[in-house]
Amino acid sequence: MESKKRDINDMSIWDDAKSMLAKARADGVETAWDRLDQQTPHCRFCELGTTCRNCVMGPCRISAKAEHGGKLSRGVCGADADVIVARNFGRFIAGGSAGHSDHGRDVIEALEAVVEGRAPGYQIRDEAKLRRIAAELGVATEGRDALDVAADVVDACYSDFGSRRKAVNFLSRVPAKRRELWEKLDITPRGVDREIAEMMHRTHMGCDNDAPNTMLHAARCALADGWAGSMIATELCDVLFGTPKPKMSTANLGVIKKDTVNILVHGHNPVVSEMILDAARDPEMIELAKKNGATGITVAGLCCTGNELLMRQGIPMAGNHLMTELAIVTGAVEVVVVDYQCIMPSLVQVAGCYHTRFIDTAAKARFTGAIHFNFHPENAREEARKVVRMAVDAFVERDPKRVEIPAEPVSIMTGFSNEAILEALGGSLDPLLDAVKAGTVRGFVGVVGCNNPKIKHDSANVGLMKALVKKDIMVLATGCVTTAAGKAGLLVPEGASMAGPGLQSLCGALGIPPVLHLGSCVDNARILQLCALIANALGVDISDLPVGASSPEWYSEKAAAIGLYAVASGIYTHLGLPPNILGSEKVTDIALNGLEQIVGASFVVNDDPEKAADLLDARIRQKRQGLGLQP
Ligand code: SF4
Ligand code: MSK
Repeated sequence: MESKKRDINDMSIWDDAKSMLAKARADGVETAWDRLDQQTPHCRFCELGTTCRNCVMGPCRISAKAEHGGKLSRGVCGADADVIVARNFGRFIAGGSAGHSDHGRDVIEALEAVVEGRAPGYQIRDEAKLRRIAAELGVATEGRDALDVAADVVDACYSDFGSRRKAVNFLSRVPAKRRELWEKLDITPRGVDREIAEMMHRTHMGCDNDAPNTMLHAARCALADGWAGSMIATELCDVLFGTPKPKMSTANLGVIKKDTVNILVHGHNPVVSEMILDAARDPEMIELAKKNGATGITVAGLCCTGNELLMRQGIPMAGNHLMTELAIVTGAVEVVVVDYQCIMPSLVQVAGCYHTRFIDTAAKARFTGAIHFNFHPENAREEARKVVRMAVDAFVERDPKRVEIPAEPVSIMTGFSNEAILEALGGSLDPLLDAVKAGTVRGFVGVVGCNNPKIKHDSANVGLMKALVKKDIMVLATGCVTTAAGKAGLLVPEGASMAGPGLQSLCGALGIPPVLHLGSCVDNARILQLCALIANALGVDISDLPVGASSPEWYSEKAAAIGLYAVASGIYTHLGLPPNILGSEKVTDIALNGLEQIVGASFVVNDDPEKAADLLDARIRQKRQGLGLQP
């Protein structure tokens, strides 16, 4: 017997999503929402974080419930709920930190391949930025060739991954007060791989059996992600592919065109997707597409590799995390080409329901049933041409009767790197600081992260952003929140009409939207750096600033790592739903309260976007008063 299906109107706020959800049902395609229903109710022990599978004396589960007769208070080894929850949370953070940071390492490898002359098609596109970073890293630049400088930058960045350093390089960007605090707490991130490995070590049976101590190392591990792994990914991608500048683009499923060959790029690392775009822009490929009856080739983005190409190349965005399956359901996608992270394995099955080719490109992220192209910097240009060729050939197999494009695209503005923000301000932060001091902009909140089918798609992302801008709080968006902001009209200067009077006037004067798009998930490092720049300019710590962060619809280990490095950097952080820690009062209390005493910021969990906006607003008021400003 088929289970009762959810009402599509409760699943997403967007018409393009709803149309495709209806089509998916008609076409017999299963989606994440269907599978969530099949998985509900979830295991309560796992939800609370009180299961442990760290050894084979177990698995163990902890319950304080009377119905268990008090017999489930400790695992076989004697670990209690606090220890188990903290260990699980630590490993969750290690997973997220590893994801961002390994991405960063892959970018170093691509730059190294350029230095060694074995990466045809790649080049240093922003030499000025390379030299700026080199100077920060203590690499000599004067009179040296760009490739020589890059070779030393590559070495310096690799050194952040090992265990020979006492602090990662970009710690030089952190305000002095914060560095001292980390030193005192012994959580200065020393090396990316070191902190991740130590997290795995500490959580082995019989190691770190003190929940607060485990939580502190989780913070150190996350800081290694934010101030090294992710930051390196962002900075070196700018060097290789260009530092983003403001530009216009479009978003929603309407960017998939009925009359073009459509290629969707999905994942995170632009090292592959930049080459796909390059090949798709080749006149020879466009000519081939025309021979097959198309008017051209469209490359559109999903998730963060989409954000990377949107920021630098202005490609259109087809959708965010929960739109990935639905984009294929349009029936008009010839190829989905993926690198890694956040790619639902189900996409292989969804692609199989249409003429869509699903192509994986990374040895570390293979999908059973996918077509594999083994991309590396040496062969990427050639492989990308083969992928585009495959898309062009697939176009003739498209069944027009099964095609439905459910929307007209909306305009968005993108490309707000810190460099671009500074340029828009005339080269100095002063106009922005003056606006903050005057209360024209009361503060900033980074609204970042994912979708999660447990929350009505994009309802919390959009609800929170709209509520914040109304309060004259400027929003900085990254990751999957971006497409939500764009579809809601918040990523164009006209979106300022939804803002309070102060923010409205600032946006009007500068011709910018009330929500600025700063990039992909790793680009949250840009927000960290911006906070550090502002704190340094004011001579205060990041925790003194009228800023906050939020991930209203997060789902991933990486999002948790981002949240924890934000908190450990002094940024009050809202989450729309809790991590699996509620089985330990001690760990929950540390996350929600204790961290405030230790690092000057904490998490707050609330599933109501209006209330979350009020909480962030109250924090900004308090911090403004602390700086002697009108609340
Ligand atoms: Fe059970 Fe302890 Fe082994 Fe975890 S480490 S599975 S709690 S015995
Ligand atoms: S892709 S981590 S769903 S933002 Fe960066 Fe989107 Fe979240 Fe993945």
